[in-house]
Amino acid sequence: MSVDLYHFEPNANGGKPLITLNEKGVPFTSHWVDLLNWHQHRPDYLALNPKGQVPTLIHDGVVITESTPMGEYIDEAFDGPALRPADPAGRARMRAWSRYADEFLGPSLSMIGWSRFIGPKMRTRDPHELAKALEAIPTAERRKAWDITIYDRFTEADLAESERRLVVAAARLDEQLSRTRWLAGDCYSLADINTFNMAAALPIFMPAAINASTMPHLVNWVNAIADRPAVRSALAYSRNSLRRLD
Ligand SMILES: N[C@@H](CCC(=O)N[C@@H](CS)C(=O)NCC(=O)O)C(=O)O
Repeated sequence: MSVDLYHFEPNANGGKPLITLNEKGVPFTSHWVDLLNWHQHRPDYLALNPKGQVPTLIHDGVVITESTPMGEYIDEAFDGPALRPADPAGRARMRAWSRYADEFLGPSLSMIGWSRFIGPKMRTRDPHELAKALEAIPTAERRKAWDITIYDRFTEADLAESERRLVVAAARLDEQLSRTRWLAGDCYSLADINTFNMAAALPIFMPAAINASTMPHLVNWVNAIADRPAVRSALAYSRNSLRRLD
């Protein structure tokens, strides 16, 4: 059996299969894709994942993209502890939370992260090299996203709306976690894995509004997940930072 995972840092979408494979105990070969040097737009990678994004999983020659369905694929295709609730209602809750992370939390988190961290990092590079690299991005969608980031073309209104949404999402998670141990109920599931990868950044991005006093259930849940052996193994793939929220 061969399992290859193309990923970047163990966070956001690329972090989902890193944790899930570790939770299931599946051995895999890790391929680091250097997103900040645009290796995701190289022709050989685009042939696997035409969106030019991570993650991509290859299992015995079968290419799987899209991190959320990828989690369900890994849970179904391999032995190991179940990461989906056994009952239909629990599975529906798991999918609803995963969708919330993908559709509501993820885009806002990404806008704040790109504007505060990735853009300033990029602007320390040689402007001519940057302009050339930007031109070489083969997909119009990603070229536009990178252009906005590199030249700081985010609008104040969009950034403020994203920050507002991060606080709304954190409060919603905190409320759910005040009632149930895990997002879908009693069972640690893909909903927790998918959401953790984004939610772990919330107290870092918005420390005044989102912290252990204002959102204790959310912070306890993030720390409980960060302490799981499988998650520690996944976080060990980080080349930049490890997260524990105290
Ligand atoms: N819908 C995709 C989104 C993947 C995605 O947004 N990947 C980001 C990292 S979290 C990426 O590769 N960004 C680099 C780029 O867009 O150039 C999924 O869930 O797999």
